[in-house]
Amino acid sequence: MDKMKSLFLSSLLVVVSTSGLAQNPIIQTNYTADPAPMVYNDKVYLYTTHDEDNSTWFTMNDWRLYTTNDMVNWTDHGAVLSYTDFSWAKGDAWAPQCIERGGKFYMYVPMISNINNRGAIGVAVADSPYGPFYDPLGKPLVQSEWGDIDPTVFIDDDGQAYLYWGNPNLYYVKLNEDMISYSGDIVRVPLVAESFGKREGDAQRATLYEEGPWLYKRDKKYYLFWPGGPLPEHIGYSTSDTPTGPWKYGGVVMPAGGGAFTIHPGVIDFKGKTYFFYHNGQLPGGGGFNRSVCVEELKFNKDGSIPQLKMTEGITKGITTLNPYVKTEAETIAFSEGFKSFKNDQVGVFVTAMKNGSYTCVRGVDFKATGATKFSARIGTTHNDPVNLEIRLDGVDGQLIGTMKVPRTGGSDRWDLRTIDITKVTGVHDLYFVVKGRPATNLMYFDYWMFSK
Ligand code: FUB
Repeated sequence: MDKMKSLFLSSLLVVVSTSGLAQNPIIQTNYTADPAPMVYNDKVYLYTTHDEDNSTWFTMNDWRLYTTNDMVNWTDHGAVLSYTDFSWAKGDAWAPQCIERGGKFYMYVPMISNINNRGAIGVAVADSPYGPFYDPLGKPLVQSEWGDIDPTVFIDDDGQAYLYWGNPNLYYVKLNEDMISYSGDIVRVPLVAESFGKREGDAQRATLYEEGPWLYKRDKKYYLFWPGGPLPEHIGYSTSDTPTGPWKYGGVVMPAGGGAFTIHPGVIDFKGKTYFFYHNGQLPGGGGFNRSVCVEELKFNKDGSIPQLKMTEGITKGITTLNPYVKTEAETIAFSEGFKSFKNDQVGVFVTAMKNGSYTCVRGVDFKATGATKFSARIGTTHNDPVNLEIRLDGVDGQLIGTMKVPRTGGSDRWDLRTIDITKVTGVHDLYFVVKGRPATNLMYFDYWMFSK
């Protein structure tokens, strides 16, 4: 990130609150940025960067994972990789991308190298999309002369894999089948106006291309999405008949806006639709260094060009319903306010209600015609004063079907599994878990829940 961005940020720390029914930003329990979605076995795996709370710079130490199979309820798996997992890196865990090949998962990540104090791109490998990821090389995979950030990886139908990256230059290499080495030279893509649009008045950058490329293929056409300048960034795109260009500038996909001066594309096909991920600063407390990932459906014109997208409230209807009769993690959330997510050795990822009135919403829960009459949850609090977990339908103030008194377990390392009787509930509902107690911080810890008959 260059100095201009740092100067620019001070004028852009906009705080915009979210509306009650919005789905965007899709993660509310941490600040997330640089979305890298991956589809594997009928599920979306969304890898993100992580802006630390109250950041005043790109303070980013690890990469987080969220999954969904309905595009509205996202399960938090916590941090799956950190720059500390690379012996040669000393920070700046910036925009990643993960891809599957032959049953292994390869995560490409930019960091600052402690060998020469410059950006470099590393690769980590795992046997599962959830990790654990490890560094098979013990050194960077690629380092050019300058600006090695924001890798995007793509495997073409003929099996050839490509890695693109860079700011202010755009580079690519052809990866070998092992995905942890490459053949041939690092190629610098010509940044010319026909390929990336013309930028006026910037001697350093002749085109709109800024950083954060994302390579995607549809109907034999290759698309390169990229954040474009000047700041604040918008997202533009270019197309080609080959994965290595020449590229033809297509226009703006998403204009600048949303209270962050960066933006970052991630595009996937999932269950017959195409989805476009990006980030903005729209969560309460959000801004240029406290960003949040959002998603929109992406449509194409008949000729393959892309109609411009707006930042909207997002995807409000799930592709499938959620089964409440199996254990569901409390960190499976469509939307929430006042909750933060954490991870410990006792229960893995869990969520904490930070204040009175905190709630999580789970969309499209199908209680079926037979219905549920009991509710169980693994929860706890440290407070002496009463804390209650209200179970409501279809709104924060919707029908109250049960109230669970939260047991005083004494800490997030000690939990209780409780069951209560509830008013019978049938059919499909949005489920709200609302926490009520005297104003205090860390009101309640919540690990998982389920309903029964
Ligand atoms: O998140 C840190 C940096 O900001 C990314 O690497 C860029 O793409 C921009 O989003």
